[in-house]
Amino acid sequence: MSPIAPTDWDRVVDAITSARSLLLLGHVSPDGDALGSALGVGLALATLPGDRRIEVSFGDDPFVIPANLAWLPGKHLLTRATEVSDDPDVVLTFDASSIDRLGLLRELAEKAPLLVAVDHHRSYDGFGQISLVDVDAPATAVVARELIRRLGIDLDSEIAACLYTGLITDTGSFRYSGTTAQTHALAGELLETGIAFDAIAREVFDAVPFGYLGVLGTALGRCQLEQGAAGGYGWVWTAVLAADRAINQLPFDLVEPIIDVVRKASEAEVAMVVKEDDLGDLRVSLRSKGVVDVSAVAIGLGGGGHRYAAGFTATSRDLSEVVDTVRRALDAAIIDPGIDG
Ligand SMILES: [Mn+2]
Repeated sequence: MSPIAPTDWDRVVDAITSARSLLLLGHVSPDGDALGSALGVGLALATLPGDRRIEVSFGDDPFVIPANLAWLPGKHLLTRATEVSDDPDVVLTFDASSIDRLGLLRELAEKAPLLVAVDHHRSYDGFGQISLVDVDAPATAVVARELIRRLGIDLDSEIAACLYTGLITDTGSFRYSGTTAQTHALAGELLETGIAFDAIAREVFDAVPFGYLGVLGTALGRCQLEQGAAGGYGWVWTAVLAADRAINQLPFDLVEPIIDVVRKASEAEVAMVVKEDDLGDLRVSLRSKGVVDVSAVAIGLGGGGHRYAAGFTATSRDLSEVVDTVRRALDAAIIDPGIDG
C-alpha cells in the first residue's frame, strides 16, 4: 500500500485535470526512472479529453537525452530547458529528491502556482506544495503508474514502455533489494500492453558505442582495491578522465554504466567511479552492497541518492583530494552489518 495520503492524490488529480498547462520535469542528467516516469505521465496526460499544454523537460543546457534513452516514446512532448514555457499552472517533478536537482528550471518550478514532487528517494527533502513520495517504492515509475491509475487513464504500450524503463533502471532488472512481488506484478501489467521488453532492455543496458569498450578497459586497468577502507569492508574505486573519453570519442553521459562492472568486486563493500565531465568537474558515483549507507556519504558531500546508490559533484577538481575525502567519509560512515545487500 502506498503511504501517500488519499487527499494528496485527490488534490493532484484535481489540479492536473483542471490545469491548462503542465510542465513535467525529470532531474538533471536524467536516468531511465526520471525520464521514463516524466514521459510516461506526459503521454498519459495527452490522452485526456480537452486542450492542455504538456511539456516534458529537465534543467540541463546543453540539453542532452542520454543515448540509451533516445528511443523513448513521447519525444514530441520533450522541450529543451531553454525553450520551456514560463507560465505552467502545474509543475510535476519526477525522481528529484531536492529542488536543486531541477538545475536551470528550479526557479520556474518554484514560482509555479502548484509544484508537486513525485519521488521515491529516502533523501527527498520535502520541497513542493504536495509530495507524492513513496520511499518504499523501488522506482519513481511505480508512483507514476499509480498517478496514471488515479487519473483514470488506461495504459497503452507507449506509456508502459516509459514506465518499464524506469522500473528496470532502478531495480537493475529486478535484481536489487527494493524489488518486491508488487514490482513483478507491475512489470507483468506493463508487459500485458505488448511492450518489446527484450528490445527495451537491450537499448537501456546493452547497447554501447565501440568507444565505450576502450574507456571501460582504461577505467578497469586503473581500479584500486583498498580492503581496509569502509570500516574494513573494502572499497574499490577508479576514475574516468575527460582525456580517456576524448581518445575514444565517448560522451560523458555514456560513462555511467562503468560503475556496474566495478562494483562486482566481491572484496569490496563500496565501489566508486570518479568521472571528469567536459567542464573539468569531478562527479562521483557510489555503490554499496548494503552494509554502508552511501547516500549518507553523498549527502554529506553535497549530493544525494539511496542506501545502495548515490552520488555527488566534488567541490575539488583534484582527483587524489576527492579520493581522500571519500575515504575519510567512508571511515566515518554508519556501518550496519545487519543489512546484507
Ligand atoms: Mn529513481
